[in-house]
Amino acid sequence: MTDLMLKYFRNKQQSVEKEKIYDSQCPYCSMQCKMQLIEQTVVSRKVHKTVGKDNPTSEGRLCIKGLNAHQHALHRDRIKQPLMKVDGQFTPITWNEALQVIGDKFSSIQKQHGYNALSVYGSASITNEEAYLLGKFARVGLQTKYIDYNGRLCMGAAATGANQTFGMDRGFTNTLKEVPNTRCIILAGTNIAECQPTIMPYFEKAKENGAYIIAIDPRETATTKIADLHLKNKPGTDVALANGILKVIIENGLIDDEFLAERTEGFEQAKAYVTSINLSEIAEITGVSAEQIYQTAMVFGKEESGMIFTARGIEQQTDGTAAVRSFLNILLATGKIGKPNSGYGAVTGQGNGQGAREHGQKADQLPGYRSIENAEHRSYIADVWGIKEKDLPRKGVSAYEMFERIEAGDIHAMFVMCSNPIISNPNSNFVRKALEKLDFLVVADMFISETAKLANIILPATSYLEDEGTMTNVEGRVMLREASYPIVGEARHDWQIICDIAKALGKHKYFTYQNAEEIFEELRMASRGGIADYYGITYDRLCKEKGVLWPCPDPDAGGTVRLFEDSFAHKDGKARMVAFSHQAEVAKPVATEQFPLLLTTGRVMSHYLTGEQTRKSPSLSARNVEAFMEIHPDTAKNYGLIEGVLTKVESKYGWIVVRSKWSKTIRKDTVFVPFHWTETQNVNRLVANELDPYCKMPGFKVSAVTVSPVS
Ligand SMILES: Nc1nc2c(c(=O)[nH]1)N[C@H]1C(S)=C(S)[C@@H](COP(=O)(O)OP(=O)(O)OC[C@H]3O[C@@H](n4cnc5c(=O)[nH]c(N)nc54)[C@H](O)[C@@H]3O)O[C@H]1N2
Ligand SMILES: Nc1nc2c(c(=O)[nH]1)N[C@H]1C(S)=C(S)[C@@H](COP(=O)(O)OP(=O)(O)OC[C@H]3O[C@@H](n4cnc5c(=O)[nH]c(N)nc54)[C@H](O)[C@@H]3O)O[C@H]1N2
Ligand code: SF4
Ligand SMILES: [Mo]
Repeated sequence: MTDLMLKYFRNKQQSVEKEKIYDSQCPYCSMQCKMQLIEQTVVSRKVHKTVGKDNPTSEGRLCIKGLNAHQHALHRDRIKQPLMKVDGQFTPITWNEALQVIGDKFSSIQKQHGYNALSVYGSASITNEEAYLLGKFARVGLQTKYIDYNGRLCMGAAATGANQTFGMDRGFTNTLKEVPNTRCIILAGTNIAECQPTIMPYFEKAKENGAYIIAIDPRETATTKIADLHLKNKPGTDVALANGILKVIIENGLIDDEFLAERTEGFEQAKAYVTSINLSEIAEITGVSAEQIYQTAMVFGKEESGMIFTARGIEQQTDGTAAVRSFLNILLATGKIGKPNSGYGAVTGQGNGQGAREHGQKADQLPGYRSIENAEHRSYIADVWGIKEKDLPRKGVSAYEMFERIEAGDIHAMFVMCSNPIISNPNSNFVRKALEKLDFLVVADMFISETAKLANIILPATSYLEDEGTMTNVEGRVMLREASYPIVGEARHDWQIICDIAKALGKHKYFTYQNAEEIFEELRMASRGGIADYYGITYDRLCKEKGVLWPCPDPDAGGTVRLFEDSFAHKDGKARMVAFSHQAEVAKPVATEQFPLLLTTGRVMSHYLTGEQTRKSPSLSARNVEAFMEIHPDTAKNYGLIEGVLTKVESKYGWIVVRSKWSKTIRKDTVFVPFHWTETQNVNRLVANELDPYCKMPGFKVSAVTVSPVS
């Protein structure tokens, strides 16, 4: 540092009049990096910066999103009071007024149309306490079967795939600590370098230690750059690709016979199917050469340890469950699971993408990963909640299907908490129409999102800086997010909002919590004995131990570090293998004369999901001010597109206008558009309404489109 610089910093430090430090966790991805907001008063003005804080998963690192997260939380556009739409304009009202209107409306709609006329749409960006409470609120407060959440569009296929194969869904079977010691890594449809940036040192260390890394992605990304081998497959062909890899493994005798015999079921069916297919046909379907498939299989099969990671690239497909299970077949056939340095990782997306999929926000689920259709589970939870089992609703429908039920006239009102479904659901022109058709829409958000614009009432929620609670991170590590920043305006915590509405409906006695910890204490009981057992976890432990890995049934014992060491979670202890045909049960969009290109969608480093938060942050939005369409120059020329022009992208479902961005590294038959923007840049206007039959995941990663310059 030069003398001049030193002098500058010393002066700057001296002019700080006051400094306050607030602990929290990043509001964005599943790494849940621990952080501190430093608030300094300099010349009577508050200035802020965010710094990382050490913990077992993120080890003190932050990415650019985390470093700038406070910019949206402290943004002047935060809603500070409840808003009610009067003659098309939002008008500030008091909480009492808002709750009175909501109570009256919800009650009158249910009186007229029955309990199931109300619906709840939740989120995996809220805390475990809030996710748990929202599930209880739907079933006990509203007595409706209609609740689902944004994680359906996210972790649906990974969860169903793991549940079916292993009998249990904790995203990572091993901790990140083991990654540097593994010998071979398959990254299937995951862009960790841009989506979980602070995870990268684990993979970089693996590479330094000599691991062979294979990435599967139709595009070149910051992640595929670290790979030794990049399989640039055609979007939507991952089942075929995984089958091809398994075929080569089996035919070259690289399977673990003992493991297969003792720990699995179904291998013979899988073997019979994959050996019956032809490798050159697989190469043709996937656009990956037979040599590259062979190379992948031989390295993964021969190395003594290996891990497979999957994310939305293979999962957000109408055969997403089949794709996950096909990759799990490879792990099981080679016996690379349940032992050190070998295992599976479904790279969870949202901050609480793991915990929020365990405690009852799903249409068919009760807390502790219990099933709402299981008699024993129903009576256990009914007891915890102090209601009669017969009063507990049955299962409802998935996120997108709720909009279909609105259209069909079954659902008349919706309560949306912490989600922006118009931008994030497929076929978004339809979703907008459905929301417009509702008699009554209530949205709890920090901002007036695209979805909130359609609400009758918007309730202001607190941010990650203000709202304490637990989040379960990418490793399955339950962590206490401390949050003590002064509440902005009259915003309330999501759990308080749930309790307040319950009270307005006369259900106060079931929702009498004073703080998040009291809710967690009930969640512990509700999850006890379930698959996702949190009974042994307390706030006190979370503080002392910097997080606990579930399942943790015993308050006096540690959590579970590595899963499936002795047995899988199915009753007989065995994992289930099954091979799927690449001909999906729900047909995928294919290139036609009218729509000759394949569109895939995803993310950029600087924005988060529907962009409602990151577009508010000047430092982040400056990096990408608008959506774009990545296209190969040769393809672009065929369609008369020059670099950087506004382009109309059209599918059977709608059109958008985004700027073309040439890239020589994307497949020539594929274009890519990120989904962080709204209105005519909302790529979900193009995505079809078809869903995976097992997990109801939409096909976000393949649409058939055409492109043309905007004249
Ligand atoms: N910067 C940033 N980080 C985020 C998020 C964000 O919005 N922005 N969101 C968070 C959330 S909620 C999630 S779910 C995760 C998502 O994390 P990822 O799943 O890693 O992100 P995506 O960009 O959706 O998709 C990953 C990759 O799949 C590729 N892909 C597309 N189609 C296919 C296909 O058919 N087959 C294969 N094999 N690959 C394909 C895409 O080119 C992309 O590079 O990220 C989390 N982190
Ligand atoms: N085409 C395409 N579509 C996709 C995907 C894709 O890859 N491609 N990915 C899918 C995936 S993986 C996901 S996870 C979904 C996400 O979809 P959404 O859930 O719709 O996305 P978010 O932007 O997280 O919306 C969160 C909303 O809640 C608000 N909010 C943030 N924090 C809080 C809080 O603490 N409390 C309350 N009450 N509100 C809060 C934000 O301001 C924002 O309006 O999108 C899916 N849609
Ligand atoms: S976005 Fe994810 S990786 Fe980046 S700081 Fe936040 S939690 Fe960490
Ligand atoms: Mo997600």
